[in-house]
Amino acid sequence: MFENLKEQPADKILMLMQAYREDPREQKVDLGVGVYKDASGNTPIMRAIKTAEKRLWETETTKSYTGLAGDPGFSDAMVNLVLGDSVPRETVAAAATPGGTGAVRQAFDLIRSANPKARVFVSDPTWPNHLSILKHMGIEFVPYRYFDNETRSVDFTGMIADLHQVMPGDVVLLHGCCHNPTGANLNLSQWKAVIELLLEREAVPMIDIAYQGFGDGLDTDAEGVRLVAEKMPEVLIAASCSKNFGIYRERTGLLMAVSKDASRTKLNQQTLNYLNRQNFSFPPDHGARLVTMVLNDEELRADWAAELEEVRTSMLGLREQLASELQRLSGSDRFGFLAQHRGMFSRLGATPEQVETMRKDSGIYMVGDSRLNIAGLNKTTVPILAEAIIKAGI
Ligand code: PLP
Ligand code: TYF
Repeated sequence: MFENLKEQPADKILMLMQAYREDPREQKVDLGVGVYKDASGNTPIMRAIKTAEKRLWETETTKSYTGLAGDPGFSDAMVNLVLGDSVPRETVAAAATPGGTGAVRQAFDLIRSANPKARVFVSDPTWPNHLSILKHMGIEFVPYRYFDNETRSVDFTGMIADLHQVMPGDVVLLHGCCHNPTGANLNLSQWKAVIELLLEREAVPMIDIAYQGFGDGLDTDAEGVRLVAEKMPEVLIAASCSKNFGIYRERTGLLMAVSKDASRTKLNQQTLNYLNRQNFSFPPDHGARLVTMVLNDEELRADWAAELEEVRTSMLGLREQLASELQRLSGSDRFGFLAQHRGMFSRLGATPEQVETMRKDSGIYMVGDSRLNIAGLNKTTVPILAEAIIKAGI
């Protein structure tokens, strides 16, 4: 049997991580994988998470199974964090998943069972795992224009034109905030226009939100998702706790299925439970419990929100520093987009050759499509990157 296995393409982001580790140079900068790093290059455990972990150790009395959808307290806390009061709770079915990736995967599974003919429209570019999971599952996908490589902002005219090809029942995958890999995001009036079009085309939105709190703040980052949930008859939302709670390896995420018609929630919930059971039975609990404790305890929640705000503003500071350094070196405003983009990532718009030159000559590691992780920088490495960008002729 094993002789039939084919070699699968490796994940380019994870390959880059390995290449960075193996580079013996002292002066090297890792701007690859999307993990938050502080100024010393560490990915800290957030204070509130550490406290919750200690409390959990002291108070947890069993490791017996949870429910198929995980702890209902986790769903409640996360539904509230993501959706606020945009929709009544009884219209939301939710199930915990192994990370945001698990939520994405379960959402695709639900789509395939509910409408095998549905095509999934994906932004060009999008997180590579969206495409690889869709391919693996045999779901047809159609890219829509999203990024203007000249202005390094959203090609909204192209996006709307391409979304006109959506047929009733097709799914449109959108990033809730902090678009990965470009850093270019829809503003509120663009969200409204997309919603109008999706309503007209009778399409189903699916929103992947993996960076709530990393862009413009916890509530502002959720404005688009909340508006979609409020206006559309149905929406699927895949939320990740990996980044904003800093619990990457705990594998904590939530899939939500929102239906205007509350009488559908029961069946939606049964379906989410069923799909969890088919794939892994019970979702991981440890990270979910920590998130629930943090969100439900006033003091822990305030401390978590404050630390997340420090993370967010530190990335904004690095964006501004990089943009102004590049303005000084290039004598032009053409890098102003770096201060406009939000979240961990920005796409520089460099060629693969230029990306390779920066790696070879300056030890700067970014993904081949010229995506850089802003959090991989610090005050000292920003000028090094700026010089390398100019030297590479970008
Ligand atoms: N969706 C997007 C757009 C992401 O960038 C990520 C990356 O971390 C995820 C989902 C899923 O993250 P995780 O599975 O680690 O929670
Ligand atoms: O895009 C990123 O860097 C993050 C982390 O297979 C990640 O989303 C990268 C690759 C992968 C899973 C997560």
